[in-house]
Amino acid sequence: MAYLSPLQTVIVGAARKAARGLVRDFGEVEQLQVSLKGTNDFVSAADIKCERSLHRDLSKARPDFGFLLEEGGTVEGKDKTARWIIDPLDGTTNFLHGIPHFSISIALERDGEIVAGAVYDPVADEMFYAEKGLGAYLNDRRMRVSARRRLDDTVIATGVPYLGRPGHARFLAHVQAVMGATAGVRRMGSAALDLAYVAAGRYDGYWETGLAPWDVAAGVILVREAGGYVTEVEGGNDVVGTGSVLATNDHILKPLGDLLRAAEPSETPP
Ligand code: 2AM
Ligand code: CA
Repeated sequence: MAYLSPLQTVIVGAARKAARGLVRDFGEVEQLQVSLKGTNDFVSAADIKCERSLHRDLSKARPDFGFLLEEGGTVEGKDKTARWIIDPLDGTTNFLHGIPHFSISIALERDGEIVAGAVYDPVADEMFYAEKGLGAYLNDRRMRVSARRRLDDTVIATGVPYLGRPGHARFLAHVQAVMGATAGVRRMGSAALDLAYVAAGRYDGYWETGLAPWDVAAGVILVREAGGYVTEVEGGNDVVGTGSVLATNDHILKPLGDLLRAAEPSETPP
């Protein structure tokens, strides 16, 4: 691991510790495949256990900070300027199906701005982390977004709006447009890892809408510190608040954004 600041030491340490239980529980999931109900309950318990571990360690290290937790909701801190935004298990559907692509996502927000974060893939043992002004790293290597300039050379990731959620028609229009203009579209199922992969230059871009703050908060600082851009698909800057994300390098930010914004569905279902 490269040199870690005191804050990064806290975040990376909490993620690694919580991940140990998560990986053990992932190993158990295959044994539970016979009962879907049992598996669902088991995964919920694993998710909550992981969140408790993160909450415990981060509270110990920074006792005054607040929390926004996927499972536990808002926990007010004494210091109103600082809160952790946490997703203990991003990629829950993958975890449930025994697909080894999920992550722990931890971000620190100060005065409304994300200033540090980590996304950890415990199966691949890939720790993506960044702090404002200090750059972005994957394990001990500095990360940099991709340098591709031509949209037809790019691989772009996305996510499908969940069953029962609005936005499927718009999503299909977006995918159709991007499929027709790029080298490939990928859909892996962990928004936090999708953003980390953009920061690492693996994906040239990523877009998704309808996400929650904990899905995207850590990824935002990873991409920005890796030299990339993160905006709403519609162009605004409140990515964490709206859950609408477009992350790319600087070359394709405009062409990809324009492509998505031009591709609205011909008819919107009721
Ligand atoms: P999760 O695994 O923590 O639920 C994939 O497209 C992304 O969508 C994942 O990061 C996933 O996070 C998130 N997601 C899953 N269910 C969702 C829901 N009902 N609403 C919004 N986002 C969801
Ligand atoms: Ca999530």
